[in-house]
Order: sequence, then structure tokens, then C-alpha cells
Amino acid sequence: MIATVTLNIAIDKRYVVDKFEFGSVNRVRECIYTAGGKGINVSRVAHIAKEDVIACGFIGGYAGKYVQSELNNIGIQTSFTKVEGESRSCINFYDQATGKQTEFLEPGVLVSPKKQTEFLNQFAEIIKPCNVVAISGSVPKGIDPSFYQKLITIAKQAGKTVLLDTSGELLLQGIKAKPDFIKPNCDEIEYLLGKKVNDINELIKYAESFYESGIKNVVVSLGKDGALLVCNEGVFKGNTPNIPVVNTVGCGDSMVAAFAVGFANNRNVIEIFQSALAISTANALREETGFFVKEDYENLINMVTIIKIK
Ligand code: TA6
Repeated sequence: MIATVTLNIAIDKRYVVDKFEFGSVNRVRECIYTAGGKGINVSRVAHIAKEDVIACGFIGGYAGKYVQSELNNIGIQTSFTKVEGESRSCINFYDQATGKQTEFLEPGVLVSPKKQTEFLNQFAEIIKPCNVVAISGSVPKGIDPSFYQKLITIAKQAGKTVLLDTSGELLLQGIKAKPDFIKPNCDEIEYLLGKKVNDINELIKYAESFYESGIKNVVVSLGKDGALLVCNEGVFKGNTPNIPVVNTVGCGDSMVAAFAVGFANNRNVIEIFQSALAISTANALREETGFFVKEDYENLINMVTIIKIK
């Protein structure tokens, strides 16, 4: 069973416009609302993969109620901490004319120290029946960048396998608690190191340094070029087939979900990596965010190739 942590949930709104005109009135031709935020996407994808999930974090207002009901309606358990104010929306704006996708991510509600303490006190209880904890995304206003470090420490002390998917100071502070899995992209690695990464060999070297610091599974997402995995079995490069991309939002979350499900079922990490690449690619085939169709996954899994680099 997996506990997902989404401190900064969102209603994801995908706007499709025919031809964006900056500074003008743009009528949205198509608008899709989805319960979102990285950990919510992880919850949905893990649920589609038939894993029991309990989703926790902070929810506020009507948006919070919407996200909670969307999860409950598909059978996902929730244990959210209610806060004042309205949970955010995140806009994924698609311009049909250029094929360009732009995201607008709101900062989220202000969470008081009292509510943060309330969540921390409940967290140990929420994760008790789970063997895996997946912590994803940004945090709302008022929460210190060391908050994830506290959650990871609690979960590790309880014997859980912990996945952390975030960026910036949250990642820099979070890795001090030695999660079992991180999935930085190149930009996030450059932020952690405070220096430019010039090529894939440097990327591998830095990913290995995180592994050697005690993080047993380091995945570096390379977008359409696949991903790198550094783990106890060595360094691997995963390649995905070229596909007609519909919506890439949620691909990274889908990869996290696949690893969480694999760890929860004690699968071999290389098999998990292959499954994660296929699920992440399957997510991009569909309009929905943080979602995949089993048939797409089954068509893709044998098109994913994994090469052992060292
Ligand atoms: O990864 C996609 C996504 O989860 C979107 O669904 C949107 O909610 C955004 O990322 C939120 O990112 P953040 O880092 O602010 O939690």
C-alpha cells in the first residue's frame, strides 16, 4: 500500500486555444479540469496500476473538496488536513497553432504553523498501514523548505520506502534525510550542485554522487530522451519509443507512481524502470493529466529498451 503526500494540491486546468494572441481576448476552445498536484497524479496512476493508495496533504475550500471528491469517486482513500483559504489551480495552456504548451502554477494557500503541526502529528498514523510513501511537488505558502526532511525522517524511522519528487530547496533539504528514491531533471541537478551540467557523462557522475551519498535509487528524467537510473545494480539508460505526444503534463508523476508500485510489490528495480518508462510514455498519449490506459501501457512496454552503462 502507498501513502502519497501532496501538500500543494491543485485543480489542473488544461486550456486549448486555436491561436494564442498575446494581449487579446483568447477564447478557450477546450477546457479539461483534473484533480492535480504531483502527488494526486501519483495517486491516480498508482490506482490505475491496481495499487491501494491513501492520499494525504492539505486541502482548502471548494477546490480542495473537488480534489478530494474526485479521488474518492474513483475509490482512492484520502486523509487530508483541511486549511483556511482556497486550494490553487494550475493552468496548462496549449496553443494549437504552435503546438507549444505553457504552465502557470499558482503558489497555493497559506498553511499556518498550527495546521502544519496537526498534519505532522497525523502523518505517522496515516502511513502506518503503508510500506511506501511518495512525497511530491511544491509546498504551499508558510511551509519551511525543511518540512519534507521531517516527513522523510518520520517515514524512514517507521521502516517505509520513501520516494521524493520535488525541486529547489525542498529537494536540497529533503535529500539530507536520505530518501530511497529521487527523480531530479537536469535543471534540478544543476540547482543542487550550483553548477552547469555540460553533458550526459557529467549527469551520470552527479547522479552517482547522490547514490553514493545514500540515496539508493536515482532517476534522472531526460524527457523524450528517456531516463537514467543509478541503483545497486549499476547505471542504466532507458529509451522510450517516439510517440504522437498529446499531453506531457504528469509524465514525471507517472514515473514516480510506477516506482512506488514496484517498490510496494518488491519487484526488481530494472523491471520497475522499464515499467516506469512505459507508464510515463503512456501518460503522454492521452489528454488527461496523470493518467494512462492499460492497453497503451501493454503496447509500449516491449518498445522500451534499457542499456546497462556500467
Ligand atoms: O507534474 C505535473 C503537475 O503535477 C501538474 O499536474 C501541476 O499540478 C504541477 O505539476 C504542480 O507542480 P508543483 O511542483 O507546483 O507541485
